[in-house]
Amino acid sequence: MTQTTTDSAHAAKAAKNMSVQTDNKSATPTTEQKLQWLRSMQLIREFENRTMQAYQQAKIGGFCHIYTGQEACAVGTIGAVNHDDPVVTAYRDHGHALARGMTPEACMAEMFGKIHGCAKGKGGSMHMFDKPNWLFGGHGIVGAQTPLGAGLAFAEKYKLEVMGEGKKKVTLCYLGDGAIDQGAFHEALNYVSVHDIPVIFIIENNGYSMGTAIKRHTANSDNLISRGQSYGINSIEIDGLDICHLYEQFKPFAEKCRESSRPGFVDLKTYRYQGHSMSDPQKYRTKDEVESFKEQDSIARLLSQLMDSGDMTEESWKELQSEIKAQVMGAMKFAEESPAPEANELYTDVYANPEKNLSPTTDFGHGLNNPLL
Ligand SMILES: Cc1ncc(C[n+]2csc(CCOP(=O)(O)OP(=O)(O)O)c2C)c(N)n1
Ligand SMILES: [Mg+2]
Repeated sequence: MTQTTTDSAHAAKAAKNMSVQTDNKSATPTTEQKLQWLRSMQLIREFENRTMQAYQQAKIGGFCHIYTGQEACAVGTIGAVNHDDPVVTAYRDHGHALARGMTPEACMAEMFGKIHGCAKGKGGSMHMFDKPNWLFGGHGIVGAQTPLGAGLAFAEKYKLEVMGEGKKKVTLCYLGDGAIDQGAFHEALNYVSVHDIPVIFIIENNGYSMGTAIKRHTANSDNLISRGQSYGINSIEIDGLDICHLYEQFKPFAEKCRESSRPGFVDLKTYRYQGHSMSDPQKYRTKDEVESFKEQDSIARLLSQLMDSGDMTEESWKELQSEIKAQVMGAMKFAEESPAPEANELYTDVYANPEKNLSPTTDFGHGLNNPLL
């Protein structure tokens, strides 16, 4: 799917939302970064609460997967790389989109199926795309984004080493624990190791693939990094519930991948508070288990650190929460009021424009005017 006319508008507003992607070369986060992460994680949480409400009111249709509980994963890892390092992920993607700097307006309007959504409302919850913010989806087929991550990283390496353009980049490719069993993922791991491609496969290991616990779906489930190691890839386990610790581990790891042009594999341990999707009775886990993870909540943990250090007070936290609430309510209103796409949008952004000499026409236009359709 190609980009939208709203690109520049939401790219311009992006800086406000973006998790801090600073020039801080140190692996120790600054107070400014921590405060920005708190804002970013709380924005995702509030956004997801409103998403669930809108889904229950049938304002959002189709599949919809909630990111609540996993906020530190997207915010901490995206916050450790540069804004122009490519990111690609699976269908549980609202958190990555917001952490990358997509406006809540464009993200919510996409789910409402409206024209001002990031993909003109044609992708929906699972297909958040934002080229100006270097986000290449949102993919619904489990594991499909892993060869794409390899390709995105290869393209950047090729640009630099063959065409002499650009700079050293590292690509972040997220997948769930359920996706590690896919053949395409193993092909991607093999390829990137053989060809020295700087992509990091970040397994957001929330312990479940739909209703199947990790121990029941994958061999050697308490040693996932052996998968990466068996392909000669530098691999680490990280606690994904503690954002400061996550950043301290991930930042140098990502820089090493970038500098040495080598891939990486991260088993990022996390937990989702909601069901797999909006229609999941959750019979496969106990309430006590969910509660035990809520007690380790990543937002509460960072908040208490910031309060202990005197960088946040009860009052400033309340202010931040109401500011974010208002921001998300604004996004809901924006999504409600945005028009539905015109019928002829059905024919745009479906195929790439035909290449010269591969088209029977000299007109490379698309949509209803394209005689190839
Ligand atoms: C190739 C393929 N097989 C099955 C599905 C159905 N499916 C959708 S999500 C999912 C579970 C994936 O779990 P995981 O990778 O752990 O991600 P999580 O939902 O936990 O974020 C499955 C099996 C699919 N979308 N694609
Ligand atoms: Mg999972």
